[in-house]
Amino acid sequence: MELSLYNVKIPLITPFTTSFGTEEYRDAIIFHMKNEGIDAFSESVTSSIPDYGYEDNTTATHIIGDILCKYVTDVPAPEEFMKRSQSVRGHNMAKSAIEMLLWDYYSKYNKKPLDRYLGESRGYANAGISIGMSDLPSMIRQVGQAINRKYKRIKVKIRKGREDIVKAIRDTYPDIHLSVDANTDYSYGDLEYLKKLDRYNLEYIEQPLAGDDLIYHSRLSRQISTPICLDESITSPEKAEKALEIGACSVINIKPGRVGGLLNSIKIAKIAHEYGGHVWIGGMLETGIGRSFNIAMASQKIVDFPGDTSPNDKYFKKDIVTNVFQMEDGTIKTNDGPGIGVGVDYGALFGYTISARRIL
Ligand code: OSB
Ligand code: MG
Repeated sequence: MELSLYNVKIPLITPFTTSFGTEEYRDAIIFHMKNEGIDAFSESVTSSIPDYGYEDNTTATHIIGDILCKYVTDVPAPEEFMKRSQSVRGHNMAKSAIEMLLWDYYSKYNKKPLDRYLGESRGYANAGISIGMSDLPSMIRQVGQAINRKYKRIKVKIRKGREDIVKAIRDTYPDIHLSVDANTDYSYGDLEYLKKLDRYNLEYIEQPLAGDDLIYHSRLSRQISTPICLDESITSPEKAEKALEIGACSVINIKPGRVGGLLNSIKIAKIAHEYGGHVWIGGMLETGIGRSFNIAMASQKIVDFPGDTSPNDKYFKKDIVTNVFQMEDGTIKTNDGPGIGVGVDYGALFGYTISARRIL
């Protein structure tokens, strides 16, 4: 068995601005495992700084390269790997990079496309878009383009004091399925700002308050009528259950990378439905490799809301895969090939590689 990692830096077509900063590149770690003639791949959703969560590429490289790699020498099934890595606290992004690598491996080993291997797939994902913050005319133009491309839900990034973005979009497009994502920018004391957002018939407000909070989100949910969707706060199936139990949210943005992988993603979707909640699959500006896991997950019938995964060409002029996703009528078809079903463009991968390392 061979396990290697590639640190890649790929320019984004448009810089992506959230309340926590602007990203101009996707700084990803790509993992490549070779075993018994099978090539499996995955991507860590970390980036060069710990802005969205506490992990970054350096911590993920340490956790995987020094610790988790010891649990994968015999290529365990994803379930077994997750059991072995319970002794490592947190570091879900690192764990999920390996968990997903093993899912790709085992679905290839069983000669099945990942979406079918995971569970009941629709064969396609319902696509929504996440639009970063910029000047109002540009944001409205991007919303218009998204409507023309038939996205099923449009999400815009906001921050405290930029509620004008929502008003301007609603004034222009009164009927679209619209949501906002604050990436933790508000505090519970900012109720007057949050109440402004409550006027615009939003599908939900994503992660208004702190990334580790459930209690204030629960209070907030009783003071506004717009549903709350949690992203950063939901780091495990247990957290999801607690959040739903106390009414901190009724919608969850599941990112397999944030919750420790695909097994936990499936668990969270099931728990949410037990509570009458809804789930969708988010994204972290992944390359075609990470994106293919998100699309496979988003195609599952237990995922009931459109997610954040756009086709590759929203992000990169040239991706590191040979078969990029296309969008048709607001849906993206899952790949047919075994596993994640992507062909890796080694020329592009090596071209974007800043450093590479053999781990095992
Ligand atoms: O909060 O969902 C988020 C990107 C990076 C970090 C956090 C988030 C996002 C997105 C982009 O919203 C979703 C995507 O297009 O991949
Ligand atoms: Mg979010």
